[in-house]
Amino acid sequence: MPTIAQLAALEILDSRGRPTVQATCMLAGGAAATASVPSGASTGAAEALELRDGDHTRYGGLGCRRAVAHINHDLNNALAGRAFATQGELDAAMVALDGTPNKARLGANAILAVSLAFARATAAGRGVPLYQHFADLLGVPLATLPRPTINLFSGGKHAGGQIPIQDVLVVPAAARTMDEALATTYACFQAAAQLTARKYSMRVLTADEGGLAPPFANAQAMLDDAVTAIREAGFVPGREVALAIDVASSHFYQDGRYHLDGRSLDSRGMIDTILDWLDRYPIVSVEDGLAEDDWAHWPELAAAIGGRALVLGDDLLCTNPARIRRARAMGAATALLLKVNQIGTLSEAAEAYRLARAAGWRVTISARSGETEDNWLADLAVGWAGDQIKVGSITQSERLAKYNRLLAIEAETSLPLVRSEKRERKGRSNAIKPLWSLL
Ligand code: 2PG
Ligand code: MG
Repeated sequence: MPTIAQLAALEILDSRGRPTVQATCMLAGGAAATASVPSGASTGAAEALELRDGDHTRYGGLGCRRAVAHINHDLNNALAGRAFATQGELDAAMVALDGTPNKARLGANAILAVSLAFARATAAGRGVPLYQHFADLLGVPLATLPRPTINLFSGGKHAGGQIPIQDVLVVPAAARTMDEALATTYACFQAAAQLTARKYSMRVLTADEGGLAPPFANAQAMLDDAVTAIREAGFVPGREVALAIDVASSHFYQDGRYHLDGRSLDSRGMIDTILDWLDRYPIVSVEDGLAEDDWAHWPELAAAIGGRALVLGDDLLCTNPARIRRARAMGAATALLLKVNQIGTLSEAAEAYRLARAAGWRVTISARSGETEDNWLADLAVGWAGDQIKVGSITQSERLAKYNRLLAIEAETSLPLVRSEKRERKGRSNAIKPLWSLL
């Protein structure tokens, strides 16, 4: 049974140069490991609290010295010398020590850093790879590698708001290996970069997650350009490379209306806009098509999309078991975007995962827009058999750390990529056929 010998923490910087938390967990048996936590920008209102110092003379108030101190003192004092038979026992102990519903006292960043460092140290102590340890935590066998969904174009809070839609991602639907998926994506990204230079006279400047961010006239132009880039890269849109979108619509929803491309839409208008995109473009996954507090209309969105694409909840669900239960009861979604730091411990994220699977949902394991060079997310996505992984673009070392780890896991395990299937085409005609889906 792993016994914690010591916990230590450091304030480090994420991919935006903002402070975040890194924890080291030393076990009595000698195993030790370090893990770093990411940080979002387009955050859901129901996320666990990321503790920031609030001292505006330092990093604009974003310092994490308090969270670090909570690991070095409160958590170390309470947990060092204690044995934990399971990850769940440690996580429950930290939740109890925190004593708030959203980890506001110790900070979800402090608690998650310890949760992850303990998992990694325990895996090292067991002598198993981290992905195997994650699979064992859930009690599932290793089966597949997740299919990457990779940012081509960025907007919203990750790109200075030049367009409201946050991400247009490519899904290498026909790729049979991770290696092939990444090579396919690289070709699409290069074609998109050339298109950006040609059409918008822009140098290749990238947004927070490494996506290209030219000044699109509207969402349709963003999607048109993505399809053009796929074609120019030599692939058949919809058959070989599909699209996913993160509408991130909570961030352009005000007073019950969606403010999109100069229009003010009610919820039905937003749903119709999404259906129109599904008609025109090979989109297989729609994330946050409606706002996080527009609960009443999510079942309508899910019913309208049907089997044509995943109805993926990010801000809506916040990897929060209570919100997932509610969404499941209402028929509000068909897929979970799983971000461990939205809830703050591995065990609670595992509960979210189990609930999603019990509902028959698909799961996309996701990074945050503020990432570090740590690559535990790749192990998590393999160990928990994520259908998709969303890491950002095929640029920037904090993103590539995860892709490179996936390549290493592929080489080590020879696991196949999770398969793609054709999507249903109900009622409406699709401009690009045949279309693929992960459903
Ligand atoms: C999202 C994520 C990742 P952030 O909205 O899905 O793209 O962004 O980490 O800023 O919440
Ligand atoms: Mg999102």
